[in-house]
Amino acid sequence: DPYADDPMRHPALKVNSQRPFNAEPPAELLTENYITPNPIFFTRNHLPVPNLDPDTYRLHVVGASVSQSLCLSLDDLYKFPKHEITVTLQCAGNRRSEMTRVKEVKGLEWRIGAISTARWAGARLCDVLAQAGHQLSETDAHVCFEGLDSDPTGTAYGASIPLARAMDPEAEVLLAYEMNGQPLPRDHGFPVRVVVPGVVGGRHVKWLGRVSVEPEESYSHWQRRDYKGFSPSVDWDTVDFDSAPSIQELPVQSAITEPQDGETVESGEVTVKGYAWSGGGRAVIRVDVSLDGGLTWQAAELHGDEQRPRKAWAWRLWQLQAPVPAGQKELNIVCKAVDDSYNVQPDTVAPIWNLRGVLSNAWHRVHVYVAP
Ligand code: MTE
Ligand code: MO
Repeated sequence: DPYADDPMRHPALKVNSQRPFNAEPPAELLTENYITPNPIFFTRNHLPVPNLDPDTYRLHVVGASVSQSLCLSLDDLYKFPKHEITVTLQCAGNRRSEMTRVKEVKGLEWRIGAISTARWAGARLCDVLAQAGHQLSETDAHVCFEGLDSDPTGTAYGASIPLARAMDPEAEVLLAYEMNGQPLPRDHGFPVRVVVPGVVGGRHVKWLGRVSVEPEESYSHWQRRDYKGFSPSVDWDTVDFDSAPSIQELPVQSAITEPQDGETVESGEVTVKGYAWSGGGRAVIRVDVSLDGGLTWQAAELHGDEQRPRKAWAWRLWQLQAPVPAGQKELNIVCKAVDDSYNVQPDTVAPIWNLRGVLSNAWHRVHVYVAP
């Protein structure tokens, strides 16, 4: 069993797949803290978790010329200036289960919890690339990452991001060795992972073994044959993966974590809670909540850290306390977020349905009963 050596996991996690391990925190724990505690941070593994020795660990960085290539130990990485930022990570498949209800899709049945937030610390990728002699001259180049996890044929997880993002100090791409002040847990990439603020989870390569600058995107399956969006009319017989760009920045997203679908709430007053986030560093400027399926709206209070313009890497948590309209037996609670480019979420799932069930960001809807 290649998974026999996987780490222990927190019992509160909702498991979507045991081997490889994929799990999300339950909704009621997801927004209990602005920073997600490490043991309940969602986990998305494609392969068995490698067991790496921090003393012999090396990160290979292919240089601009052969003599500039780097072979970095952990101690070498610690010598680069340490940079710490709060970043929300979201899987492209978050909320896929809502797409499945429209029509079957291929993928894990994530609910609203394939998203979490941590303080990440490490070396900036731009500093490491600069030391390896790279410059922002090849504008169309890509930085390819390879993990040290691999399948039985020896194929490793891999992904890439554009060189322009990697070299931009303002983009704050990290080679992270700390998560919430601790060494990375094994499930989250011990000892080193990539953190690409504002970009889909799939590019945050864990158990990082190799970094190279290439003229083309990574040839990895997960860069070229997965994590792309298509029209609802494209099916597995007609899909042409080369025709769509790989997902990088994610669209604006929000979801309700309290109350949950099917619950009974007290009459009088209801408290609605959730999260909101947008990709590419776009800030959340508003979350609208409806108790009547979208006929009327109220703005929620935004909590959590203030977001920096163009560098809003982390989510806002939000809350609305509102009177339950007298005589209501049921509520259709809905939320939708607006980012600082005034991007909004689509109202229904069907027009954004896609065969892989990615980019699921329609208004989140929760139906509850009101106690008599
Ligand atoms: N890196 C490696 N090496 N192997 C993986 O399977 N999964 C990716 C990414 N990095 C993956 C990886 C995907 S699809 C996501 S969403 C994030 O890791 C999840 O990170 P987390 O498990 O720390 O939440
Ligand atoms: Mo993912």
